Amino acid sequence: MSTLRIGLVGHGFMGRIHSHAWQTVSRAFDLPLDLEQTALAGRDADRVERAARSWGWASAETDWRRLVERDDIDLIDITTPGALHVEIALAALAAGKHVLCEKPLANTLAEAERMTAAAESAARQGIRSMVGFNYRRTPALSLARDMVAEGRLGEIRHVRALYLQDWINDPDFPLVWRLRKEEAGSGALGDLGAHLIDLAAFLTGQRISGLSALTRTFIDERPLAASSSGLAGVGQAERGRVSVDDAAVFFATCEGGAIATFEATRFAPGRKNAMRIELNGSKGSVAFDFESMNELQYYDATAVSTHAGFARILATEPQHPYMEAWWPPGHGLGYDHTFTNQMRDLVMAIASGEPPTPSFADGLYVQRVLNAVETSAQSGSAWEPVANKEETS
Ligand code: SOE
Repeated sequence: MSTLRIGLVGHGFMGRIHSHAWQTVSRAFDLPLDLEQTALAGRDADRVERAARSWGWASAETDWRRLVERDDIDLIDITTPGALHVEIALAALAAGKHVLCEKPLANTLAEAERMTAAAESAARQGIRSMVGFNYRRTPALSLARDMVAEGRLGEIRHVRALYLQDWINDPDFPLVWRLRKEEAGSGALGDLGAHLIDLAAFLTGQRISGLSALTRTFIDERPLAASSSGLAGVGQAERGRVSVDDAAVFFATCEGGAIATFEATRFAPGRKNAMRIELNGSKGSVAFDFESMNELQYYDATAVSTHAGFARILATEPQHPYMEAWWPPGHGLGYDHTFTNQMRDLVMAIASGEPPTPSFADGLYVQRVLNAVETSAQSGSAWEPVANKEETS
């Protein structure tokens, strides 16, 4: 068996959960490759060394370029703020490394186009790349996709997708990188809406063809935070401008005939990570809420009306997607498992030579929709067509 040697860039929230997933994946799944956590990269020497030690990385680097140069690394996993995705991914692909890149793929459409072109040309040399839309790997959502594909829901007519959080509801919450366009690209739209756009296409096989959108920034100035914004020497009293959306809503048409509504906000008090999706089809409906992530609600519209009703499917049977590797029925999974399942799929794809999904082209599709949302919102919610060039995978 050969070994896949991994270099991870970033040690924030995403770096930590990716590390956890890399540590766990070969214990949970029987993989065709051995995995080695070769190096972790981050700018602050003390922090990156400490993180590397506690999260199982064999070495630490203070410049991501070292990971690209090192010939003992086969795969680069990118968990930095969006502003760095393009440079790291292009350098890694050019050096012949496989790439896993956190979502959204890039901060702009032009960057996503360059990354996709580079990934497609690297693929011809057997180099694999994937975007980290981890929620696809939630067993209950994978099950929903299978049910749609099997025709159990009939023709899909509505997609209703919401992603609600509340962590910046307090106006004194500091101006962290996620609130600055130059680092994050956009706000709730790219951070949360990107997941919904990806999931809607993943679940239904239908891509968005046009949309009308509205975005809002409710709090446009916040205290600068030296530690979280990277602005050394800044006092708490100083404030800076929030340059991203706090919330985005849009309605859309889909290529297969469905209509869809989307809401992404960080201003829904009490909603911590409420990612909800409902699909309504001619033969039935499914509904999912990440805050109860092991469950899928299913309504069979072909059942006798006196017995019809939403059923709660506990997606923890060994026959459910990914569950054979995990715990006995009823012993549910958590947020971290979506990442572990994601690493499993990537490793299997690399070992088999199959292109992993979601591909950079799938990430580019999401970026086109994000771009259309911003264009529509800037022009007073004017209808914005979305041109689709790739197939959904
Ligand atoms: C922060 O809002 C965040 O961590 C997102 O960046 C993730 O993609 C989402 O899974 C949870 O919330």
